Amino acid sequence: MDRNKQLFEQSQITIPGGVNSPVRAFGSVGGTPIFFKRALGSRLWDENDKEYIDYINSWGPMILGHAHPEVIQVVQEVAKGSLSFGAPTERELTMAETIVRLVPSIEQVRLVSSGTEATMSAIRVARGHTRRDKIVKFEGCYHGHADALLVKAGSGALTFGQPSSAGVPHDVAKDTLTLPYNDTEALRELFDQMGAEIACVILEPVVGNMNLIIPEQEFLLTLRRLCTDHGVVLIFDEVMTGFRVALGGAQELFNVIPDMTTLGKVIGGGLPVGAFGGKKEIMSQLAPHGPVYQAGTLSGNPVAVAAGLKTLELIQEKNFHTRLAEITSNLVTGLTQIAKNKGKEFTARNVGGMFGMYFSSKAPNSFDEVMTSDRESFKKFFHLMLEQGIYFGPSAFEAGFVSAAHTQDDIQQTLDAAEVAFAAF
Ligand code: KE4
Repeated sequence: MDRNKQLFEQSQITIPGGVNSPVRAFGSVGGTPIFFKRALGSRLWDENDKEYIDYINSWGPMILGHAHPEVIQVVQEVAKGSLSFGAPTERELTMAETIVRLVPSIEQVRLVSSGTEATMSAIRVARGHTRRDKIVKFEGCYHGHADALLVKAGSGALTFGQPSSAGVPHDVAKDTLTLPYNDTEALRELFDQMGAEIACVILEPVVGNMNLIIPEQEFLLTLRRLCTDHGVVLIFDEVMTGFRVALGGAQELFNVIPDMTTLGKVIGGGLPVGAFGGKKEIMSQLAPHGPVYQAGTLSGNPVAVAAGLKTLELIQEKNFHTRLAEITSNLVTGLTQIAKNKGKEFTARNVGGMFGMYFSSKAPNSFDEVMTSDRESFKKFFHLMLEQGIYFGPSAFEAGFVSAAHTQDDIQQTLDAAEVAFAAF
């Protein structure tokens, strides 16, 4: 029997759904999740020793490619000095100073162990700072699984049709207001009605959790101005876009500056690191000096921070992001052309090293447009490519990711597989 099938059957006995994160279960594409045992560069190997080109890259962290020798080396070195102290280390200071230097809107930053912790904490600080309760998010955006944010959420919540999760008390969800992404008029109306009650607005400045959606400049500029005018904290959730779409993230790309930023994924280099930061005036609300409590046993973990620091060092190499954007653009341009030649309704686009593929005639700019894409075609395409050793995200509502280890040969192999896949359905 196929090892993946065997492991998946067995995993479902002791792990809910057989996975430790829902999107991994292949629920929306069907079939059996692939169990991987190792990876190197752009490649993955499953438990049957089948090789794949990886376009998930752990949902963003593996921007250098898997098992980068310098990252592995520093992890091995630091681990020899113990794995955790629960006390301050110089390395955390270096990480904080690096983040502050690379993301100038961040004057102070605190490390945590996941993107969820980062967004949950940022919202609490914003509520403490403004003494207001309401928060605003956008339908289809995903910011991790903190109660207040599992309202009309994206990613796995959208994939499995539960954008507003069970188990979130009404009294929590009632303070979360949701708006349509890229709808400037709806923004204006809400701020006119309730601007004085809103603590913060949190958004993905490039959305990767309802597939890839690019913000309209007017939407971002209006949001920035309304938050300033009403004393609302503007939080850019750059857990996915941070250090990926540009060295300084989406805020550098669009030149719109938030009051707070959340980070994750790339800053851990594959180990658990998240971060939230922003203006010192806001961050000074945090314990131990301020009244807003937030804490974490493994926050700033020395081994995870070492992996993140080495990753941040290497992505500062000259032209790193230019090259990443170029090779990702070669992928999306090639896929779009092949689909067109085969008469398929398909388009793809990228922002830096993250990309979206859409089985629709044009790239969507809103949640409603995303929902019109053809999920059955995605499902067929996904499996036809998987059979040929190309591993895309098992959901029509996820962005894909390219690493610096991907070569033009990898792209060509992917395009050759797409020729076969698009011809087959
Ligand atoms: P984590 O708690 O999963 O580290 O981060 C939550 C999060 C916050 N903000 C954004 C913009 C995110 O994309 C995420 C997590 N991304 C998903 C992928 N769509 C993680 C994959 C998963 O849930 O298994």
